Amino acid sequence: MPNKMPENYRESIRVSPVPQSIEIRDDGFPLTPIVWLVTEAKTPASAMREVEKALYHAGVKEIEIRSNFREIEAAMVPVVIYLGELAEDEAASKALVGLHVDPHKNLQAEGYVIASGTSPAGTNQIILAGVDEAGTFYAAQTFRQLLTIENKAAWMPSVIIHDWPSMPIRGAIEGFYGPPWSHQDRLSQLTFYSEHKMNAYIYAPKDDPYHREKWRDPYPESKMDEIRELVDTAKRNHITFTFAISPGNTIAFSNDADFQDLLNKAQAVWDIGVRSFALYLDDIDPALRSSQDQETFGGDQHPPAAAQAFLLNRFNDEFIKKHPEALPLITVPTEYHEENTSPYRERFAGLVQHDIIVQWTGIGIVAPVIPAKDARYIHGIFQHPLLIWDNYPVNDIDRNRLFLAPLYGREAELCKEESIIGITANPMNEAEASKIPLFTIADYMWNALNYQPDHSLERSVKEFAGKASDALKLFVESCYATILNNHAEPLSIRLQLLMDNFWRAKETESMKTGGDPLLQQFYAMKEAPSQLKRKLENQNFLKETEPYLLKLALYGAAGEAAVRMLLMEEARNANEAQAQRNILEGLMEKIKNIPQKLSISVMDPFLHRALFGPDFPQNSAMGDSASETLS
Ligand code: LTM
Repeated sequence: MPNKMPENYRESIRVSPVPQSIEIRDDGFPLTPIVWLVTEAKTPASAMREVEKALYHAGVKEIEIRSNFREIEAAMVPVVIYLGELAEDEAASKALVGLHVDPHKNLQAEGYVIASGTSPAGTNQIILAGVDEAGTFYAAQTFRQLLTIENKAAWMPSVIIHDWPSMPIRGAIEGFYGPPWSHQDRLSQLTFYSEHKMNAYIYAPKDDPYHREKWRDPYPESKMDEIRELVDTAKRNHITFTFAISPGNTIAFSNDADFQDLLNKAQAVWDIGVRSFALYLDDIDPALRSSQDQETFGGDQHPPAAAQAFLLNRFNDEFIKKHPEALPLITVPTEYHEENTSPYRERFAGLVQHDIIVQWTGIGIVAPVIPAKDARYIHGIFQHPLLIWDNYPVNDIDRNRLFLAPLYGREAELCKEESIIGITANPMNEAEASKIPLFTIADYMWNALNYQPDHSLERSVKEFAGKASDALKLFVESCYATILNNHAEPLSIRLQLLMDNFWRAKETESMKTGGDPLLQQFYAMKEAPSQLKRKLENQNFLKETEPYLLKLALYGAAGEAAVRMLLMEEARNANEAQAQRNILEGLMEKIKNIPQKLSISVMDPFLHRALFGPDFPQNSAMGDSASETLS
């Protein structure tokens, strides 16, 4: 018999990315210590692994693996789970009908259906059925998120979910300058991607010498071992690992020996399992340096475009097409962000073979908006499938900033553009912190039409921080401004209101009226970092963000000291006022020495006004306005 769902359980169910269609009913059932797991020949091991992990984590003691759904009704098992491709088991389709779910609903590639409830014969059933292997894997990922675990016992709600992605390629490109991610960072990213139904990771760290500067040199063995582990981990998690090389600064495009070096480099990673390749041509001087290239392409209407196209086509013909399992080659042209067409773009488009995927960043290196009309226009120029290289939340442009706001400005209709085959987001050097905005990007890429940035961020923060969510939210708000949200500073807006009230109260009544709410907000800022340190297990995140956390705490403490100083002055307590002034000055000195910037530009003017009065020139403040940096 189905049971009524306990009151607070609905609130704890958070499926991310947000499914295309989800109905959570008011009933459900507990998982029993023994459950049956019915699989079929095509059930991927990855999906089995995820379901088993979720079940054991939920307190199930024994999982009996069966291969025939039909025997279930007869056996009267209390809980039975079907995991496999929908088309492969007629009985599973029938079970869906029994749960009032249409088994023939048209689902797109990587889609899945989940239905759970009690069959007419009284068996509690969970059907996790994909349209393909990836879909079955994603059904397993969603199943994990549906379970509510309390006191080591798990509850499964009655649900009907139909789900599929908006975009075929959904991923990240480690494509930034500066310190590359560590191997452990990358492994952790891959797990995060699979949990958020992202299916692509492009390995292209600009400062990995073997990627760009020393592209000819083979990777040392220890590095190859790491790449092998990444490739295997990606495969197990339905993620395509793309290996990218950026040879454009030093290659002679028509030189056979250089080409052989490129083939050798690609073959070496092919041998350890890489099946997707990118040849990148961004951020290079396109002028032809070698005399051989000048001779070969000098007569072309656009020599650099002709040279690049020659290399790309040759690699496509002589490597990609000679390896039948290889996926389409990816490139990024030298002009990847400009607004208009150009002789380079026209020639590149005309010469480069049309099965080669072209990456594009939107208009602007960090595009404030990417509307569908821009994609249509740029596709009209390149006439290749376009994969967006989204330069958010990358912070190599300003290493003293973190971008933790949700993804803004990507039009929902992009997912309806046939020419757009997906997005790979370029994250921050800070791998763990990147997961906060990446969660929202995953949401957008999976279900663009239902994407709500603020709602997505709220769920991201909850997933990332659990009990420390309030503290993390405050921190996120202090690292929020970006060109994508027009440099919004939600924390500044809140503070400004409180500050205005405070100054007004100073003129008209006792300052205390306006001081208390301001003190509360400053206290929250002071405390948030230590709460995060106490409650978060993610040590890498704490390490990456340390100076930012310190600065937030110092701002909170400085704000408190400023308010207290003014209150003491009002109460004519000169000694205490002086003591607070000393504290404030000491804190401001410390703040000045931290180069990392927060998105709370209202703080410096406030602290200066407190110290020197309203006539103090505000532009001599400490200058921590995040919006100064990214215009
Ligand atoms: O965006 C592209 C195609 N190339 C580079 C990236 O490697 C870099 O991370 C971003 C942000 O600085 N800008 C680029 O031009």
